[in-house]
Amino acid sequence: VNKAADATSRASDRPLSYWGWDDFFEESFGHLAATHDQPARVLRADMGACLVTFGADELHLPVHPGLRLGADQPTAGDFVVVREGQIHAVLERRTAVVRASANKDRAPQVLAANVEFVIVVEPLGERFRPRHLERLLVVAWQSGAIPIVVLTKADRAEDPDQAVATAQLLAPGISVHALSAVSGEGLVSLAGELAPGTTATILGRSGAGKSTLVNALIEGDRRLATGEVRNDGKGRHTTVTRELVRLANGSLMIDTPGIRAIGLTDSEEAIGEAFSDVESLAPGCRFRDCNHESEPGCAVKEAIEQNELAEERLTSYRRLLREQARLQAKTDPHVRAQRNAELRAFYKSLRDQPNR
Ligand SMILES: Nc1nc2c(ncn2[C@@H]2O[C@H](COP(=O)(O)OP(=O)(O)OP(=O)(O)O)[C@@H](O)[C@H]2O)c(=O)[nH]1
Ligand SMILES: [Mg+2]
Ligand SMILES: [Zn+2]
Repeated sequence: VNKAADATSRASDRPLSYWGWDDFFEESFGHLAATHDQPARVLRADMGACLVTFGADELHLPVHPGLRLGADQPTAGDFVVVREGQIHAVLERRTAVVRASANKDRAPQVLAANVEFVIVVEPLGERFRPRHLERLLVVAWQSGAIPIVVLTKADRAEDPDQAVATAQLLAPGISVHALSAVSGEGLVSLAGELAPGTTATILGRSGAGKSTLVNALIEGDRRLATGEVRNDGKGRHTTVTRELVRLANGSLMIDTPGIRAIGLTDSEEAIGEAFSDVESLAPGCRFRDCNHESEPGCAVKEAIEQNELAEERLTSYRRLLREQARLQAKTDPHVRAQRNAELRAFYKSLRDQPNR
């Protein structure tokens, strides 16, 4: 029996596929579920409870106490098993947008689950923050989803095309859109990327225009709260919870509160993807383990000299990799042991030096 289809068709004629349910989740539900269990999608996660949808009906349900900790707790976008009025299990996530916890000893936080796209937003008409954009793109790549860059408030930019070109250099291989929720320019082109049934989430600083953009694309007459314009252009954290809504084109969107800073988790591969402009040059270096510092025959340095690569890109790439190495040394016992061995050898060499 197809439990999921059965459960949802009983609830109404609007199936859970309306909310992104597909064979991948169907299969993991089949492995976990008992006879009367129902699948649902988390629209919003609160303390110890979640607002979920079964397709048509929405219910606020408590989370099983065993599921209330760490990265295992249900989050916006998760598909869950509902048993006897309780969220009993979280289905395997296809993708997850993860941030390191501010408290280093705590588990990373899953900001959004099961998204196909991560929209990274940067507002125009105020100071452009390339390093912030680069960092968010690493988080986006790391999720397993496809990053998209959106430059909001294009109506305030003198030259939106120039802004797109600048952002494109920071986002190699990624589509970059400039749009305005005020004039409507660029909205259709972004919506065209978000296929029906797929889920996107939107990340960026407070006041960037995330909720305003979601409202411009949202289905029906529902509206999310948005901030007021302030003269200094700063936002005030209008959105306080992550929430999944349906857009008019049949795709789904998880709006999020503004983020000022984001800590990376296990992101070495994602850094490689976010900096494919740098990494794609490396095979041209004379030495296979070139650090692109002062080695002869370095193709990366060469590209910088030829103005084919911005020096800041290499600097950012190195900075993020260093941060990543420190992080791994903290969390990975193998790396830590190796570091300790290196340190011991170093101290020993100092001690063994004559004339000290
Ligand atoms: N000129 C202009 N203003 C915009 C545009 N989009 C949003 N705004 C304004 O920017 C301000 C902040 O918008 P929000 O959508 O609340 O920003 P947010 O990113 O959701 O902010 P948080 O929820 O705090 O993270 C509001 O005053 C909007 O009216 C736009 O395309 N053009
Ligand atoms: Mg908002
Ligand atoms: Zn090199």
